[in-house]
Amino acid sequence: MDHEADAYRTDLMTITRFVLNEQSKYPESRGDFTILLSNIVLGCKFVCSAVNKAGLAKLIGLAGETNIQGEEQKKLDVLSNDVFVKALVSSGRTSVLVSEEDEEATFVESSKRGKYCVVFDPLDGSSNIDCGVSIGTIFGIYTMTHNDDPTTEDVLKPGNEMVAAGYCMYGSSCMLVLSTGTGVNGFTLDPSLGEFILTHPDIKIPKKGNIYSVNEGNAQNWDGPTTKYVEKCKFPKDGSPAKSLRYVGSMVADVHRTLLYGGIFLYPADKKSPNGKLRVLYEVFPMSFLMEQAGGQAFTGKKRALDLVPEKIHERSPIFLGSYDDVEEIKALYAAEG
Ligand code: AFP
Repeated sequence: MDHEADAYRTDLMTITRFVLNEQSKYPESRGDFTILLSNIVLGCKFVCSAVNKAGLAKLIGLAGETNIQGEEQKKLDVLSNDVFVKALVSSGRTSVLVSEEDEEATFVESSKRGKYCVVFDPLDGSSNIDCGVSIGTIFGIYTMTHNDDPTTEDVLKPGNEMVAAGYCMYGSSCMLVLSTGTGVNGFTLDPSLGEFILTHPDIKIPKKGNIYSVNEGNAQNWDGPTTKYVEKCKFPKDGSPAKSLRYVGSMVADVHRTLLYGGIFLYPADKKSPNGKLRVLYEVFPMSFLMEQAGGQAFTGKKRALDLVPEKIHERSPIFLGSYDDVEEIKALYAAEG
């Protein structure tokens, strides 16, 4: 990147302008998606600002404790959820919301309903909050296909029916990565403008990578194909170099690195968690959607991840996602097992 030229860039492609440009390709479009997205962006900006202040707030006793008026302060993940739910409902463009924080789906009252359903994890990787490591928000968007009252069936659909997905990473910079089904684009928050600016157009994941990302502490409980695959990463027998291991423990950070540098992210099934840990609707599907849109693959150990049909809103699934060739290898190991 030419940083000097960048410093003087005057033609700023904000995320709103980008989505409006996309929208203009569809003459029938009435701007509903743009409005929905601007509310998601608002939620992300709020969480970004709250995350940036988290360490300081803790220092002066503002987070997760009792404040001066004796009121219990909300934890960051609960607060983030409240902000997203309120922003999405008030957008007037949603009918069903599923959040990692809420056991039940939220059905928007009829006067505020719109044509979209949003599944999201407002603050993923929350165990990393207190040590200031990158965390994120993940979201996926479906459209309503009828005008009757919404039900959970409106979101219990395969990931390949999502119309958009994305994540926002609260890291050394705040970055929003979005796909509306025509590739993947990354926007970085310029804090002085309060705007997400297109900085990573048309992201493509390298066809093969040299990093694997997994919680190896679970290795004793893995199945055969996962064990063989990780062994192969560390001790390749075909003369290729061993892969490096990187694991943050925040899906957004681990997937973001995988998307940009290539390689593979694994959260497999194991003896203790036969369905893995990650949630289908708001972790596995959005990330799989982005991976495929960037030229990678996402596999559950049995099938293409986006072809799963969830039966419950908080269902889990094993997941292997990343560079095309790396996922091909794990698919071959599962196929060989039969
Ligand atoms: P937390 O929100 O409890 O920190 O979990 C994060 C997460 O859902 C996902 O972001 C990580 O990829 C994964 O769990 C990490 O799980 P392990 O701690 O079992 O490795």
